[in-house]
Amino acid sequence: MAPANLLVIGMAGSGKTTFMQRLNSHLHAKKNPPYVINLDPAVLKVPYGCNIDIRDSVNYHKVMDHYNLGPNGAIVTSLNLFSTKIDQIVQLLDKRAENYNHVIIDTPGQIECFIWSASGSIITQALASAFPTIIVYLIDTPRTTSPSTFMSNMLYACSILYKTKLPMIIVFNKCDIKDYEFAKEWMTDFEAFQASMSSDQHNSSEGGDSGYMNSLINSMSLMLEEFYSQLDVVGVSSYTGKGFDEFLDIVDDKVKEYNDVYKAEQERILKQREQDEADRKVKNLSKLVKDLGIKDQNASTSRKKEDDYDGVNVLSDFEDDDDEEEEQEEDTINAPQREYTYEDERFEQIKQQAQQAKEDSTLEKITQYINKSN
Ligand SMILES: Nc1nc2c(ncn2[C@@H]2O[C@H](COP(=O)(O)OP(=O)(O)OP(=O)(O)O)[C@@H](O)[C@H]2O)c(=O)[nH]1
Ligand SMILES: [Mg+2]
Repeated sequence: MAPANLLVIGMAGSGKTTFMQRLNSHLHAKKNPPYVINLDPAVLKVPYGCNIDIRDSVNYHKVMDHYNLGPNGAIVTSLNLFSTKIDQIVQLLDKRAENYNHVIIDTPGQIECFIWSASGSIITQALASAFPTIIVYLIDTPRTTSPSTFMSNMLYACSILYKTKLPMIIVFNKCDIKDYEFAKEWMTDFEAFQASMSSDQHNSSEGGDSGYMNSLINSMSLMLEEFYSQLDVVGVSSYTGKGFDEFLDIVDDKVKEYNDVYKAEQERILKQREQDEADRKVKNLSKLVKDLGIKDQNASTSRKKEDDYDGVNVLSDFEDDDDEEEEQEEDTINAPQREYTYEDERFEQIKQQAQQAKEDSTLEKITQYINKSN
């Protein structure tokens, strides 16, 4: 059976790395050791044994130095560099699939560097298309006791669900400090949440008790109610190990859910992407044809009659066209006016390039080839 990939995501300091450490030791104790991956290039020490560590392939500090980047830019660039190897990672996981039931993956604290970057999507999609992949969204419970922070955190989780389209488990971490009962109540009792929210608004000096805020909160909490219906929630303590058995039971349910619902959706997305890619190629080819000045068969035949047409149209052939003005007009509607600093010089340059293109036999051959294949 394919192992479940658990992508541990959460705000900075929510306890992802400590959660990974506890989950790792918990699974080891159950004689069901996981395959462990660290995707946080900036972490100094990892308190668990890794099978794959991004820091082995990318040196975060060198990336910062070499590309002259700040901390977040360097994380994104490191992930970009790493994502070029993702097919090898998937192959490796595939090879080890028989030996593991869980693959647990730590991510950088700068959540947006992973979720909103191209590389984050590539990594997530590559994993999700090969194995059941579940988002484990970690919440720092003691820091989420205010209703507005709670709602912001939930909206963030909702946006991640929307972006990744993968099954999600909300994990309230650090339950040894603060129990997550309050969150459970807010997630199931809409009125209790609204009451807490309005008393919070009333007490806070910033928010005020405006009608606008109230109606915004009402609509957002209604939207969240729908979101909660898709979720599984569990409270854990990465310090004491409380709640980890329950968490693993939920993981099993989510794997089923992935196979029943998300797999088909993932396959549909993949097919759609392939179709889009094919469409894009066709579009690019026709753009190339247009750029080379090749018109459709009918137009070229009529043109052939008009002048001594040599069979191949290149850009310079159309320089004096009457309809050139029309085309230019169309262009100005569709695209903003490009501003050239040295317009005359540039025009001369383009003319020369076009002339050269006409003489270039290789280009002519390409055009003829495209003409034939059309
Ligand atoms: N009391 C308590 N503290 C915890 C728990 N889990 C993590 N912490 C503490 O929370 C702090 C942050 O933990 P990390 O595991 O480094 O958090 P992280 O999300 O990996 O942090 P970044 O990778 O920097 O975003 C540390 O001081 C941990 O000791 C927990 O279950 N209970
Ligand atoms: Mg960490």
